[in-house]
Amino acid sequence: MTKKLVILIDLPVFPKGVLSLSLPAVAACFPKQYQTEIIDLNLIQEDLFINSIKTKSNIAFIGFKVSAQNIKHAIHYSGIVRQLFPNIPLLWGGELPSLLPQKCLEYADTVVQSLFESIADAFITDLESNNLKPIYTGTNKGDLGTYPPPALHLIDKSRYYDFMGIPLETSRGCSEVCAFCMVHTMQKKTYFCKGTKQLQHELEAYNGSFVNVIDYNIGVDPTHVIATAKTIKSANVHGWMAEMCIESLDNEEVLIALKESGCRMIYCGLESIDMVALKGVHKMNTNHVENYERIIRKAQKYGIQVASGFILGINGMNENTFKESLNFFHRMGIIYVKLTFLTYNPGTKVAENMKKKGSFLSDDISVYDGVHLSYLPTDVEADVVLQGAVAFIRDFYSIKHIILRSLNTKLGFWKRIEFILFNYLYREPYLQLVNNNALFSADHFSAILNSRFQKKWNMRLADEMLHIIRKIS
Ligand code: B12
Ligand code: SF4
Repeated sequence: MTKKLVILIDLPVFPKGVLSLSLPAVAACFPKQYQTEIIDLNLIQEDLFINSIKTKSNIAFIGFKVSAQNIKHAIHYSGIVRQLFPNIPLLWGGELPSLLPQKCLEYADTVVQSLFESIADAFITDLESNNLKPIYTGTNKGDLGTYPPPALHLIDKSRYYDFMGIPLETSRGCSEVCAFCMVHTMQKKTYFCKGTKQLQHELEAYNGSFVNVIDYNIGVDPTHVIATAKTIKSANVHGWMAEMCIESLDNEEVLIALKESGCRMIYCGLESIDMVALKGVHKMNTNHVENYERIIRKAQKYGIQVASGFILGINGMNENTFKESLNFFHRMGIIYVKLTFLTYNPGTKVAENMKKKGSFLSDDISVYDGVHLSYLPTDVEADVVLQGAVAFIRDFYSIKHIILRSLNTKLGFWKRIEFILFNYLYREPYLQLVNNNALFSADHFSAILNSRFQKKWNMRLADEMLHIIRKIS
């Protein structure tokens, strides 16, 4: 019997070139009588996509992963697919359908809110009886240990950057309540971890790779961090990185486990060096600015580099905030900074509440993506934030300052080269934004979003060099 085909589609995203676990996780839920295929529209042009999808037959359904940023693409490509296959169910899943299911139902037959694994069996039963419901709402109650490992074999990893690693999920949920965070929508309330046996099994597919633990916050439970580090240590991988709150690093046992397992860096959502601003986004439980320096230095002593988030447009942000933050990140030898515009996700209660404390700048859903200025607290000026962001990127990610910054954390020769190469690769999308004036022009941003991802020769070279250095150092 010919297998039914499940087609899952990744829409254009910014930044590009980073492998995502979302669709491999969805694909893994389908039993053997289905053939699953993942198409990434960041990698192919529209005409090629149409020519290739036209030839498909026996399709069970076509699913798109949709975020606020690519809602227009989701509508456009859904239109194409509907025209080609008017009788095939069209599905939307991911962040935006989780936030705004009714809005998404204007374009899709079915939307899946939140996590797919928990509703996969019910969904497949309804699919087989031609009886799909309009909305499925996943929960975060299922035991991560009983879910199938993501079907990473469906993806050609060589088409993506190597430096950001191969994604691995070891836990779901978070015990904290930061106001802007998607965890409350995607992985509600409960906190789950994968057990050691399952991680060992999954890590067999990561041989020779750098591992990117993409958990929202791996640090909720220190025993889980230590157990995961030990499991990764015994796997055949070339180092790893993860995200956790800064104060989870204030723990010798955790730091020893990270060091011994080849962990290179931990991303911490420091977000701001102003305690009042942190209170404004309800991050005062996890972040105490007076502890930042001590903990960063402590982690660095164990060879763990600290990366940081930096929220643009947070309460009270002014010219000085940029200067002081830049000085702080530079002096501390922060390995990289991820800049995100303060975004209150559409459809959430917190977004409603924030209307009292500032203004939402647009009705266009696509700007609620963290890459656009979409909200301004009453005491912040748009121009200051945008100009400040451009100046910050130009300064922090200049080659001169990358090298100088690397001197502000103790590193051996190869680790310093690693630091520099990582920055050289990581800064690329930021340079794309500022060099194309894309923070100020919607058309220029669209041009970047619509472009096909291809590794440029210099990026390919840096990516390969970093791979080799991670292997030998
Ligand atoms: C990889 C990643 C990216 C990649 C995405 C690549 C891609 N092709 O999509 C890149 C680098 C592009 C990226 C960019 C950004 N990201 Co990002 N990213 C992640 C990360 C680390 C992992 C995603 C993942 O694989 N999750 C694991 C999978 C299993 O979970 P999932 O994605 O939720 O998928 C499940 C369900 O949603 C559902 N599902 C998903 N798709 C579909 C499709 C169908 C058809 C179905 C049925 C179900 C379904 O089923 C899946 C299995 O249960 C998450 C953190 C996280 N742990 O989720 C942040 C995260 C999503 N990103 C975030 C941010 C802030 C950003 C940026 C703003 C960063 C920046 N400052 O520039 C940009 C914005 C881009 C955008 N599209 O909006 C935030 C939240 C975003 C938000 N809207 O609030 C997160 C939560 C990180 C964080 N803690 O801050 N990101
Ligand atoms: S600690 Fe991190 S993952 Fe948890 S709610 Fe805050 S931002 Fe989200």
